[in-house]
Amino acid sequence: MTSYALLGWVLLGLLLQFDCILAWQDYKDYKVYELQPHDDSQLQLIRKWAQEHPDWDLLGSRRSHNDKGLRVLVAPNQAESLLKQLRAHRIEHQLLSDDLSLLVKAQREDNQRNKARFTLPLIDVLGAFYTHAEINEYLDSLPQRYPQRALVKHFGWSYERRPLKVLTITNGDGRANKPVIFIDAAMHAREWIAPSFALYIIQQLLDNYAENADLLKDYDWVIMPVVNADGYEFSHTDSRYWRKTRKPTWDPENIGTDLNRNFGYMWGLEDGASPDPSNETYQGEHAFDQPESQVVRDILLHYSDRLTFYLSLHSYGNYLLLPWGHTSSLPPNFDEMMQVADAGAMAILYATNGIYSYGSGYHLMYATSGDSTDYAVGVANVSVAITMELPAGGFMGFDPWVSHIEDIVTESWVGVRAMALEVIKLYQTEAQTNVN
Ligand code: 0X9
Ligand code: ZN
Repeated sequence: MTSYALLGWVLLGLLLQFDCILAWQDYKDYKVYELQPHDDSQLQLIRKWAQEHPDWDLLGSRRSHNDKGLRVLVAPNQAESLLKQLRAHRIEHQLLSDDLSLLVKAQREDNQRNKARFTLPLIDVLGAFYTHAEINEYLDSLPQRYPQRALVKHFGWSYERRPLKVLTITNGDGRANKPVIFIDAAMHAREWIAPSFALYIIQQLLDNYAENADLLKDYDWVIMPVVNADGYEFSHTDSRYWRKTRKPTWDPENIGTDLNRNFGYMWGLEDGASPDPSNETYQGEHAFDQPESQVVRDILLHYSDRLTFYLSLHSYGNYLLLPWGHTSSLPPNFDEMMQVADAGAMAILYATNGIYSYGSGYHLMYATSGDSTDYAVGVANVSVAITMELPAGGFMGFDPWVSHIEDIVTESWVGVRAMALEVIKLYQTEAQTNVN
């Protein structure tokens, strides 16, 4: 890891201790700067600022876009003091955006323009980002088009009463109780490329079946494109960089819980989640006090006996993160998980030259307590659980343009296909071996 990447993680660690500042709903005149520290003392200094200035949002820079700079987002009334410090300490910097709201607006318009070309329930996965309601409409249309192969189950409701739907894809051969691959996305609202990729996977397995029949011969795929339905919808309508759910907390000032800190395995440890509702990694009042994490729990437990591979899609940073998140020690079948991650990372490297890092989330990124993959392995007995952090885009990493979707999802599919094939090979049962 480069020292810049390392700094990114340290900054995140520090910032997670502070009040959430990403809850702004309007980014009018918010500035984005790219900082280019030249030596260690400058790095140390920025690290100190991250501690002293929770309102200088270095969160967006925790994973560099290009391994060089670090991005900072500041409110208009904070820009002068940041600049003063940068100049005083001769830290090279560049203004990337003078008014982030313009980007948010431009992206929204771009998206609307692109979307207008299709009429629901048809969607153009590569041509636009879709809302939760639109995705549900699309999912609901699939069993009609693929009566033997697609099944939509309604697994529960979000806090704001949005239906949480899950799609099962089979090859239609009628064989029951095949092992399962479960994929979820958008546990974090602003990570829009994740649900787009989930939709792309659905299309590969259904519309492009001829090329992917090997993935469905002995496995069923269960896909939940939007876990955090309320937060995701809110990020479309109100606050583009919203992360958490929309359920109020005990603190009237702060709404939302980080779903990926709300799972009931090693929940609420000091290192890895926050008990403070103003924090972006707020863990909730108790484990599973969010209806959306309950639904993922229920799916994991429902398929527990036959769930071989659980993949949770997030962005950003090009990582394949394995359990554990809550401790530096490794789970019993870590080596097998590494073998799967290695297959994915290598396939991507050969296909596009894209570089993914892979290893335990705790070591590679930061500690997490109560994340979904730890629960999957620790409680639901899942053999391989991986958090896939898709590539960065846009100014803040979470906001690729529509025109970037195709490159990101086609590359990512190469990786997921390779990981699925590796899982299928690794956990081949006697029955399958005999048939082969
Ligand atoms: O913090 C998270 O929940 C995930 N990263 S994100 O930027 N998408 O929010 C990472 C969770 C993976 N687990 C560990 N890092 N331990
Ligand atoms: Zn995430």
